[in-house]
Amino acid sequence: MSEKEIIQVEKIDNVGLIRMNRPKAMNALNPGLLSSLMDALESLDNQDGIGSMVITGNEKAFAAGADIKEMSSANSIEMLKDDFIPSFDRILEIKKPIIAAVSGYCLGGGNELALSCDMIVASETASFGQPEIKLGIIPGAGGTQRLTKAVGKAMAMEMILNNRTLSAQEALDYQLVNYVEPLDEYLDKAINLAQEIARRAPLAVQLGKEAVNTSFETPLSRGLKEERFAFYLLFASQDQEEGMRSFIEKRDPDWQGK
Ligand code: DAK
Repeated sequence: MSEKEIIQVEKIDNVGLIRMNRPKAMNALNPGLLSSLMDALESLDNQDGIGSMVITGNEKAFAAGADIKEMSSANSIEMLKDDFIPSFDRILEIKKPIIAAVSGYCLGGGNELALSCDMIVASETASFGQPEIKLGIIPGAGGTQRLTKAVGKAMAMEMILNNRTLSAQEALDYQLVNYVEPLDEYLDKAINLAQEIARRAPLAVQLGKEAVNTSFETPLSRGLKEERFAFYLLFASQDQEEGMRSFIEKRDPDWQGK
């Protein structure tokens, strides 16, 4: 792996680990970094033997937002034409679970990226914020919606309107993150969590992820219906048979992903 690569991809057993690698710019998300990240996610999503992914940055920064230097001279029409929101949205099509392992600054578009992952493991030094208001703009990659759903209206308003940042512990209290770990352990924790999930029944993991995400998109009655269809569908899988048989036979299941 070259130091110069904008992202670095590594496989650890059944987990794909993607490191964003623009340390001098605090991992500011430019179109090149974003599209490489999404290419890597899509490639890992299509690989047998990989069950989940971890996205991380470095100790100082997960990502300090979109690249302000590249964005500063853009006008509305250029922004609209170069629209890199679709690049962000590619993450929504990924079927396998994605865990963000966050240390240091997780700001603006960086926080929106973390919010687009399925779970977040933070180091004790992580801080979460939407500082766009300081630049005279608002979040543009889902922050006003996903952050509000994650931390509630009152805190989302304060973060988006007044640059309130959350410490790692506050992020845990506000249910933005799953775990807070010491700096030298957060990445291992994220990888371990990803490995555990990757060892579970693949079809059930895929449909479980989809069903949880559906809850953000649809009214309850529709979400419940979709959940039920997914639940019944899993009874057509060999893994359902294997899972229940292994329970009765008091042994570990041997998942086939079928
Ligand atoms: N963009 C570009 N460069 C950045 C950057 C950023 N977001 N954040 C940091 N850097 C660069 C700094 O300019 C500096 O570069 P040099 O001066 O060395 O060349 C280097 O990284 C180190 O940063 P500092 O010297 O500032 O380091 P400090 O430790 O003093 O401060 C900091 C770290 C993260 C608190 C500070 O750098 C900072 O406040 N950064 C900006 C944070 C921010 O405002 N982020 C929000 C950006 S707006 C969209 C999707 C998403 C978005 C927009 C549209 N569409 C799909 C349309 C998102 C927008 C945003 O995220």
